[in-house]
Amino acid sequence: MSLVLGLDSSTQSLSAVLLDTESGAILADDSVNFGNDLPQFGQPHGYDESGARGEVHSNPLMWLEALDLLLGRMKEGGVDFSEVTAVSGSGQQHGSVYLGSCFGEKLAQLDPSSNLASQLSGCLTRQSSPIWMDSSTGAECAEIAAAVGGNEVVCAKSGSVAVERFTGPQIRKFAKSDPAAYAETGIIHLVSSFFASIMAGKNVAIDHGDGAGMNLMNLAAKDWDADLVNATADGLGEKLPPCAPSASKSGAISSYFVTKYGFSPTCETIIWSGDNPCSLIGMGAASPGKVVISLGTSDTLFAAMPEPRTDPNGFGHVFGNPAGGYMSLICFKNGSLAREAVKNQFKLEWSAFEKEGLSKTLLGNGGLMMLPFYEPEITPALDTGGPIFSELGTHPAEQVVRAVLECQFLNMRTHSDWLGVDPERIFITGGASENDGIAQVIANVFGVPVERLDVPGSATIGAGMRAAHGMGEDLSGLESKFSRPKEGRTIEPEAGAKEVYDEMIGDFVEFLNRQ
Ligand code: ADP
Ligand code: XUL
Repeated sequence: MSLVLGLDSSTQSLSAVLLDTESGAILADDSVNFGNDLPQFGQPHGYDESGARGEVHSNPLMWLEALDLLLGRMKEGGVDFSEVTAVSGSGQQHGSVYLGSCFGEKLAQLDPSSNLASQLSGCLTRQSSPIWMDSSTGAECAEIAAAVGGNEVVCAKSGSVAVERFTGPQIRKFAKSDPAAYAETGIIHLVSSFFASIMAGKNVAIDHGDGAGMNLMNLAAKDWDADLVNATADGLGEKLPPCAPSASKSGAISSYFVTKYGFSPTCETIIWSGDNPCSLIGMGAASPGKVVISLGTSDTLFAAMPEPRTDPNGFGHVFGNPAGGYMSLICFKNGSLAREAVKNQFKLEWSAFEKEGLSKTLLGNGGLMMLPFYEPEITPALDTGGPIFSELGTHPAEQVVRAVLECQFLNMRTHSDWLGVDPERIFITGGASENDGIAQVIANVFGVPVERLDVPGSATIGAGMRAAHGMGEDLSGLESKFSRPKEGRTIEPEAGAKEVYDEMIGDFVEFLNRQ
């Protein structure tokens, strides 16, 4: 038996899976929902909803409290952590945590009779963490791009144009708005490297998968890019942890977890990566050929790529593939967020988005198009929050549901053209992927079968697989055990659907251009 633990700190929850990599069994899984389980932090969806001007921040102490709660709950539930040989994890991408230079020392002396949040709160030089939903750094993006010779240069170096939610522009905004606190900051971690450091009991590296989501890493060199770092903020070079390959070991687990939760002192820690790179691994898509659509809080479309091809329109990103090489990613912020808002506005259940709800309307919906953006959108770039299409209310709910789903995935289809990949099959994951109606619309719009995997949470599973990979296990063997499609759940495109959407896509692009 060879046990590994995968953790995933996502927007709304912290999850864990315990994998037996010999038998391919998932021995335990559990999750702490920030809103339901930690209501004292007042962040029902995992972030502060009162942020103004596009600011979206989370409380990093809530994340720490969640880690103690999750491991404590699993231990009480009978999980024996003593056999775990390695731990790794996945973090929501781009979010950053700002800490004083005392952080490393504090980590080395954590007292297991107390908790993480109370012992580490004094190390924060910024009380909140900007997360991926933050779109408040337009000015900083422009400044960084101008300083290095334009967005083409930023994109060629880092794999993305300067992007509002990316960590570099966020760091610049902090350095400008609170120079004293920035000066006090000794180290800036991503969500992934923050958690990885806590597990290892010392500051650890940022991996190439998540590091590429900062506008600071040079994709070709897989190291910090001096021009980008200097253009972002003074003295930033000294505040960044090193970059390292995703399979790097970071030493034995901190004694805090040994004493408190019963881990073995020889349990190895592997550095963490971003949730999308981890999901690429969990979906068995580490080698080029599979296209994955993740339907979490945001919707993302990603695939492994042999060469780091960049998006000429500036919407797509290139990240490091934790298995080596690169991956592409396109993010649509108003994914589940918009579906949920429509569901709430019309007082619907998710069944209205299921096949039976959709059967009340026709493919293509007679050309009705709606694409609501409740939050400023990433793809296409729109900085207006609020439901832009007020006519939502003037159509029957069933037509609105179909129009929104069809347009969300037509939007995805148009914006993924640059990848030059003609998918033969699409693999879906994330909270909304269980919904057969949504899966059916994806199959119809892309004209290919849609599959799901037989595992809960691909990012969490991917984190566990990465832990085993870091210990030298072969990734393709792990994929054959953990990334298997769910039998009997393949959704084929409906007859005639391809023709309907091939015809509709031109009108859709015009519709988008009019907004
Ligand atoms: P994240 O990893 O970003 O925290 P998840 O992958 O857990 O998010 O997905 C959560 C989202 O899934 C919720 O915001 C919810 O809107 C959506 N969701 C959950 N169940 C369904 C369902 N049956 N149909 C459609 N969407 C769903
Ligand atoms: C990707 C992105 C989101 C976050 C949230 O660029 O911003 O998918 O990783 O999970």
